Amino acid sequence: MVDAVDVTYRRSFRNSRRRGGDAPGNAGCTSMRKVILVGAVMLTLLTLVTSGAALGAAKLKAEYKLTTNVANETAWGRGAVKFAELAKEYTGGAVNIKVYPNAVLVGGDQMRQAEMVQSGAIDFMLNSTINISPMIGEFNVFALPFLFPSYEAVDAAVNSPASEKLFKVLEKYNMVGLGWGENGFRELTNNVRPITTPDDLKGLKIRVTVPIYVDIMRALGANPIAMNWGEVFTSLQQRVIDGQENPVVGIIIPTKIYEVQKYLTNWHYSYDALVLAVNKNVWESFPADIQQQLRRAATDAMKWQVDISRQGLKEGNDFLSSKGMVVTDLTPQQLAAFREKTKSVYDKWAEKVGPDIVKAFEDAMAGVK
Ligand code: X2X
Repeated sequence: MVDAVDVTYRRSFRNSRRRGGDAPGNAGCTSMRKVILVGAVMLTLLTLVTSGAALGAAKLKAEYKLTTNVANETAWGRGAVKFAELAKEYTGGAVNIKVYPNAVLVGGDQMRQAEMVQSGAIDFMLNSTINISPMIGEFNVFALPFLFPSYEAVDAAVNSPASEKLFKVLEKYNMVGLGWGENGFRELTNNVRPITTPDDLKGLKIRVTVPIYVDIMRALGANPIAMNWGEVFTSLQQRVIDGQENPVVGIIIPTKIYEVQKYLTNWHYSYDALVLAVNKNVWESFPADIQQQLRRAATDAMKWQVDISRQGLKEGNDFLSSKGMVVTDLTPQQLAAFREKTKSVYDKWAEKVGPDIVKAFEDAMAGVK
């Protein structure tokens, strides 16, 4: 409709220029033209007004794509599916979001998901901050070694202006943050021996994702190997790598990592948050009422998602023991040794993240154990 109006306008603009000004003594012709022009403008306005109601609806796509890095059976994947369901329900069926799991839209290259949402090739993502961090350095903050002592500390930071700072940065990359979900505290599994001291990690080939984790593993004496998530299970099975790190309830249980790993160490060394975000142009193409409903869907879905990723943590560890894994919980003294060894990595990456963001996180957690 807008295009047609535009064409009409351009055509009459072109014609009037081609015709040039009226010759002297041609006044009658001029007023006739004025009447026609005014009529055309009125018609244009009328068309715009009557089509106004349908304008927003006409802009909606038949399908919006949402990418995740994992299977829909994980707590993360279930959160994405929940958001799609609520988005449809709350917008009365107007917004149809399809979840594409396992990084299928990027051929398994998990770090490319954020770029694709930035460019608009993908509309939405429910993505780990880890997978965003190579593109946006500030997002490394969550991965700082031993930053978060507990879930209470995580909640204090995520529900504070500290996390809003990250959404502001996201906007510079043409994306709008809609909510925070949770992959969880990342715990260590391997096939060689129980890990209770940094020395136990010496020489073990541990799969990691991003440079900050490479630095952490090196500081602890391990041999880090960067690899996409899609290759991890087979690589563990074939013993190309000795271990990996991921959340217990979020990933290790639903993806059956226990079938190919013998030892688990709960060390909470790094917290993995999820970001629900949308391409900014796509976001701005939605009328205000749809935006409001999508925000509501995001809030409700992410609250639900965080709940399910925390459910059954204790039972989860019991389940892993029943599957033959040796589960080790570290004492505060044992943890201190790991923290000490990775202190220099914390300092190096806090600098890269930006001192104001790190301080905002530390302030938000001050006094929370
Ligand atoms: O690659 C991983 O380890 C995973 C699934 O946790 C992320 O996408 C960050």
